Amino acid sequence: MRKLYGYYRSQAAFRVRIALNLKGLEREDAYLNLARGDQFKPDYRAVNPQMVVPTLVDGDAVLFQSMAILEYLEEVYPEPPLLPSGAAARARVRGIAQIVVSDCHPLVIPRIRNYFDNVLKLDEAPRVGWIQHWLVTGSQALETILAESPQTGRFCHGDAAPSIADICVTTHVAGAKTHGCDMGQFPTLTRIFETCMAIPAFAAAHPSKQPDRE
Ligand SMILES: N[C@@H](CCC(=O)N[C@@H](CS)C(=O)NCC(=O)O)C(=O)O
Repeated sequence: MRKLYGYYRSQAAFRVRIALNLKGLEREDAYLNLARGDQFKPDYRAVNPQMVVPTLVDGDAVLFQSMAILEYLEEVYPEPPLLPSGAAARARVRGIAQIVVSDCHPLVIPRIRNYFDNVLKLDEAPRVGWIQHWLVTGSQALETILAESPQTGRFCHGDAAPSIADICVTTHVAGAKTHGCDMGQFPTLTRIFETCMAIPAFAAAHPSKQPDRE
């Protein structure tokens, strides 16, 4: 059986849950409480030396980094596809995904917030301001790219099916809402988020549906 180490609030684990659900792949969940520091325990450090979630164990493969995991799933379990055909289309989808995964999400993860609290001793207002600033800045870029492109359809790329870009945009919007960002100013992101959340594979993966939610 496949095993996914995750946490209900983790955007990165949310991405992997959606991809597994879309591809109909069963898993056993191992829950870490990142707020309590479970990621630093020796048992988990032996699994993932970076001490972050997700980690997916699939047979002999111990996989880390959500985008690498999504690409692995796409290669090993190609149906249904999470990438469109054509090099330019795939690059567009990966580019949208990377705005979220490389340029937004790393600025708001727990270890950044912990550094603000424990080292920089920031008050709540600048800490929340930082998080919202970078989530909104990324959202502005995503909104412009998606709203202005004729390649955007029901989903980030076309009308046919959700892709890796939709997985990343959905988890980004969910995270931004959790952090109190006003997402009403981003109608295209909101529309795509709502379209995806109406799909059972996305809905079942949402943080609010995880048994470890608080
Ligand atoms: N780029 C990584 C991000 C992994 C990551 O930072 N995960 C967060 C949760 S979303 C985490 O485990 N943080 C633990 C910490 O910051 O201490 C991925 O996409 O998998």
